[in-house]
Amino acid sequence: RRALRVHAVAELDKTAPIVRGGTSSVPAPADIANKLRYLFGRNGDYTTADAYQGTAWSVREKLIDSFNKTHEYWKKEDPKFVYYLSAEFLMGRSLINTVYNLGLEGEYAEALNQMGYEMERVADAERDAALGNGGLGRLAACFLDSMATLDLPGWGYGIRYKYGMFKQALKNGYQVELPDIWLTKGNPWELRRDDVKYEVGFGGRVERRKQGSKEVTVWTPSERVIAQAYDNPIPGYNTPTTSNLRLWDAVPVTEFDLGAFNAGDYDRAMLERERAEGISAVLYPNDSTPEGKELRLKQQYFFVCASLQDVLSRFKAVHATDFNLLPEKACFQLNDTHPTIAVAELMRLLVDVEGLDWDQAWTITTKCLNYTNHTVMPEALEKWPVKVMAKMLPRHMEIIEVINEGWTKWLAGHLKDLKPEERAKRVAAMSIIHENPWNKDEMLVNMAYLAVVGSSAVNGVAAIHSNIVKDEILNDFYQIFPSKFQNKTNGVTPRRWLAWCNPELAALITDALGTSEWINDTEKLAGLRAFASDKSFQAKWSAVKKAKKAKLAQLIKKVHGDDVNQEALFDIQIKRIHEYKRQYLNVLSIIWRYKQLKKMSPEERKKAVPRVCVIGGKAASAYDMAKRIIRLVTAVGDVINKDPDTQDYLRLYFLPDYNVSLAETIIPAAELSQHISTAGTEASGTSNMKFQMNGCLIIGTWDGANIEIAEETGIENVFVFGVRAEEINQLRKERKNLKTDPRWDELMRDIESGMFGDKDYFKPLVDSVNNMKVGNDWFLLANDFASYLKAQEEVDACYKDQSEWLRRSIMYTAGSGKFSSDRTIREYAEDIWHVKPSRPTIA
Ligand code: Z16
Repeated sequence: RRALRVHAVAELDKTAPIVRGGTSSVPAPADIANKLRYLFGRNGDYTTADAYQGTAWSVREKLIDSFNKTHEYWKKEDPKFVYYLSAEFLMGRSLINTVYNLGLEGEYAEALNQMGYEMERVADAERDAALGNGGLGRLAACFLDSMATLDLPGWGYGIRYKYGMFKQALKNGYQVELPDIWLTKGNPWELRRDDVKYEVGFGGRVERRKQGSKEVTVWTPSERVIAQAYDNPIPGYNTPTTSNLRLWDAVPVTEFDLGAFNAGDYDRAMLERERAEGISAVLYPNDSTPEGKELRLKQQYFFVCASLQDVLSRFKAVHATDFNLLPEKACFQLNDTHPTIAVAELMRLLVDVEGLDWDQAWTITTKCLNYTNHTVMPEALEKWPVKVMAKMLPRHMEIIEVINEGWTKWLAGHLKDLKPEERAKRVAAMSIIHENPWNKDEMLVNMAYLAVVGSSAVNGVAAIHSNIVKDEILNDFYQIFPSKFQNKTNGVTPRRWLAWCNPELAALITDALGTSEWINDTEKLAGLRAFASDKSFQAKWSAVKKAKKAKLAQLIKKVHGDDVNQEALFDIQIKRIHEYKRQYLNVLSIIWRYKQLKKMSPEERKKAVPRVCVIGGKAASAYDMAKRIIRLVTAVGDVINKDPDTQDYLRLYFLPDYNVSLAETIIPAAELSQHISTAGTEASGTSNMKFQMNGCLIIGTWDGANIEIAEETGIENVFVFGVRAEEINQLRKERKNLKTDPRWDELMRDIESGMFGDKDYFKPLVDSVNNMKVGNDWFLLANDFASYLKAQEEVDACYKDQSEWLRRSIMYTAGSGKFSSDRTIREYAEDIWHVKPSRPTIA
């Protein structure tokens, strides 16, 4: 079966291969050996890690050839570009993706086979590039893949964190965080651009000076660092296009300014190095709830400032100072509010540096910027204290004040028909700068408001979410600018998330459809519906799932030392640990299942559907409640997995260090996946789409993209439960009157009385879902508990009818066409960016 992975995809693409890259005509095996000899000083006796390094450095050259050709072409054509500004890019591994996207998989797989290696094992030696927390960062990575595949001129811009998302380990069942040391062995997928660096300033003072008849503003920062560019080529699939992700590393100014670095200044220079390097040192490990730390704002400004300078410098090289042309040549997508300081920075560059007048600069700025909102959680909408911003970015604070003055004045005029008090209220509510509602002495800059006022388009990431953005979180703004608001339902790349991570299923799909064109035209997957009830096709489909389950079973064995029943239903919940995502609800239903099994006679148990439950995900290091939830999972697992009465029927494993590559193993093996957030809280979710593509059934709430997935798959094929988003506000008000289910009460008593040990540690968890206590069950677990258990019973019943289960599984993949990020990116390109494909012609 090892060989299967290598060859299945090689056979997938029956169309003539597009020859990519390759000034180096050295055959792959010799090239790999050369790289090992001259870059690493190795002559034979290679380890698997060596084989990876040699292969990666060899593939890198093909990638660079393709990158250079693309960029030569784009330079000549000068098309409009989109720049995706994101504090996070969760890229994962690159080797498999690169060779497969470039169409070199056959060549390299064969080269490695000749050398006695198997590509999949070699690829396993690569470390993940984990420069993101979760959904938002991985979405950015999928978008880059689609942009390149669609030949859209576009780059990503972000931060080259020295330490990405922390590595999660378990110690006695508790999460511990370890540093993600990912760069020590070098990174073959990046190119340092020693000629591309910009100065970024912080602090200092702002002065007006006379320059002829004009008054100009001069900002003299007190602190300066250099942003050093690193390019990460992004290969498209089945096209000659290789695009770019440009990441910035912070280095001290003294490194380049030897004059400032004389002997007496050694200590100061070394301290400055530490301060500078601190900016790009580490990713903040918070998913959807930001941390209001100053360093975070520094990171945001650092990468935005460098990226905008970089774009303007390329623009000026071609169009000199004809800035009115800028909106026809460049646009920026703000990925959440993280890069929103771009509104003020673009104004500063155009007004202070380039000397444009304010109104002209404002027109250009608002034409160039667009904003995507990714969350409805009120605490997740970034607000920076005016004090902090004025100190770190004094000129930007001034600019934001002027923007806000203009905006509130315009707004008051626009609302002239309202009664004065009404009008004043509305204007105050929409002011970009406002009081901190929890601390009347503090003023805040509301970054979402700044983003909306400074952008042409504002979008949410799933239909329901975009509606909540319009009707609730940004409703005031929607009333003023209804046409600014759009929906762009998220998507995932079908290359990484189906074709490359599940080549066995990919081969079967290609075989059934008679073409591999579905890989970049996922609507073709709908053709699988014709096979959904075909018994012989179901058998092949099931065989693939079994093979993938066997791999996951191997992994569980490696991590936990246990053999699991591979005939059991593999039930998976993998995502960041968050109260709104309700892993806790999942655990409660597992405990309930355990208790039921425990009561049964051995004969009765034999009729039960056996399950292997897997939960994985990281808790932000400061998110106490999430850490308790992890401990509850491991504690319940410890009891259940050891119980001889039930262990053949129910297991629960926590898989540590969930990341992109682990997802690539888990998702193809999953039969049931859980997406059970409180309705109205998960903006979209994207793993739900990956599971769907891989024929995994979903149990979920009517939330985020689950809704659209159910519509595409057929609602009757999805296990939907729980209250609807429209009911949430009312239910939250009434939850003190909720009569909880007796089964729920029983489970609460079990945890409280120490059935899983650690009862003091679990007490806050029990309290948090008690509708009479502090936590107040904000996420309404108790409300959804009974309907969740009922949905779980439906799952069991369905699994007993394997033919029905397989039919549904096929219907999921068949219905996943909409959720390719190619579709999402096409919509952004057409409705927001107005960027057109530009495919390099092959010389
Ligand atoms: C994040 O991962 C998300 C939202 C956010 O504001 C910040 C971060 Cl780091 C997630 C959403 O929670 C998820 O529902 C969505 O699918 C994803 O962003 C991509 O849009």
